[in-house]
Amino acid sequence: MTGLSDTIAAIATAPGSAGVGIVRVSGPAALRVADAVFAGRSRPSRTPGGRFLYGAFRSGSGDSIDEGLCLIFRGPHSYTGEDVAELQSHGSPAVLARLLERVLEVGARAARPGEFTLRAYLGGRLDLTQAEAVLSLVNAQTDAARRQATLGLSGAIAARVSVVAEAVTRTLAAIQAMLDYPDEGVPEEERGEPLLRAEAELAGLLGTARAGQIATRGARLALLGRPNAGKSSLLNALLGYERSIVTPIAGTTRDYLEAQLELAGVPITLVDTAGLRETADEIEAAGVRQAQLLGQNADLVLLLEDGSAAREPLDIASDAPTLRIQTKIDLGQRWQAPGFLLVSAVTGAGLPELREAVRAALLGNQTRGEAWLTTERQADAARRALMHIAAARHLPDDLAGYELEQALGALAELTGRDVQEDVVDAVFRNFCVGK
Ligand SMILES: Nc1nc2c(ncn2[C@@H]2O[C@H](COP(=O)(O)OP(=O)(O)O)[C@@H](O)[C@H]2O)c(=O)[nH]1
Ligand SMILES: [Mg+2]
Repeated sequence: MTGLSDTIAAIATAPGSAGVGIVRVSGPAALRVADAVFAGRSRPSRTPGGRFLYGAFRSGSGDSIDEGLCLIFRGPHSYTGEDVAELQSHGSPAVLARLLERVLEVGARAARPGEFTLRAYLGGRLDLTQAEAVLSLVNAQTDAARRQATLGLSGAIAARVSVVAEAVTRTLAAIQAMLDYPDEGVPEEERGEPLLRAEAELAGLLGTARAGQIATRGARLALLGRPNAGKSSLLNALLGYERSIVTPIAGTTRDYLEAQLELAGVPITLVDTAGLRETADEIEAAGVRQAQLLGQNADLVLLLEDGSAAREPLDIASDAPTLRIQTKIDLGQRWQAPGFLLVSAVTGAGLPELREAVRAALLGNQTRGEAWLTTERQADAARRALMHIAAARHLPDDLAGYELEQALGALAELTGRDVQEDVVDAVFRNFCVGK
């Protein structure tokens, strides 16, 4: 990890042409860098407080690169907590490249991905769950993702964690106070009950992890079933347009294909696969093997069986949650079995129920307004903390104390108060440059 002594700069806006583009500069020399690049009525470094100035951006020889605004944020009242200058020019790739080049000439260094947010984290302005929420917000494609990211950014995840940490800390203090008087032991109301509540609270939070990750990164749904079960037709019906080729000839879909849609605010990748059957066709056989693999890696499998033909029950080896679907019910149901959703791709019957079942399978009954855990890193730390708290409840005081210390360590990792450098690096590696 880098020190905070240098000044970093990057183009903060997306590549391509736009009305406005921003070069962001942060660090102790940010305002001096702005002085060297920007010519306006006042010098950025002489301007008190947060301001914006209008003027020209100049090259080393004094030529104008462009006109625009210089926004000044004096630390600690900035995103990073350091002095920050934001140079707003026209959003042209040529202008921004030249402007950044000039900023680097006069003493800034090119920022690495996520380095502005890393500085905000290192400066204590954001905890790690908030930094992760920044990343989610930048990448949010749907409203559900945006909502969770906004909650995370507000510190709502950390707030839920601190409720647990406080209960654990109180119990640990009670245990430590009693260690000097081993004959007495910690009374049950200071130990068993608070820990039970902390455990329930943390288990509730951990229960949001699947929904939170799915809302944030989206979900992969694999359509599996025998040839002609109606997989491609169902994909097209869900999409509302003909994406996949549909024919009465079994084995039409020999490869797999993906389509994007949004369901209950979740970005979904729907994967149509080759039908599952024994086949002598080498290409189709490869498709069948691939289908099985796709099923294993999906967040949810839709397993289709033709309801208009005699039933040959189908089982697949997949650990992914599975919805069983009886297709073509407009042709009449040739068989009945419990636990099947009934759909027709032709009439659209059963599609609303299917969409609702998908939503429930992906998001469960998590309350929308609550903060969910949104990354595997958070879930892993929560899981370890839960394990230690559960263990502590059944152990004698001295051993319980050790478990509770471990639990607090895991909770501190969750929010990033006490976390390994490589974990922090891994979080910020996923950011774009300029954020
Ligand atoms: N009547 C009716 N026919 C369907 C339905 N879904 C699929 N089919 C027909 O069943 C055949 C196989 O469908 P297809 O989607 O290609 O199945 P896949 O091999 O599983 O992808 C085609 O002739 C479709 O027109 C449905 O809901 N109702
Ligand atoms: Mg098909």
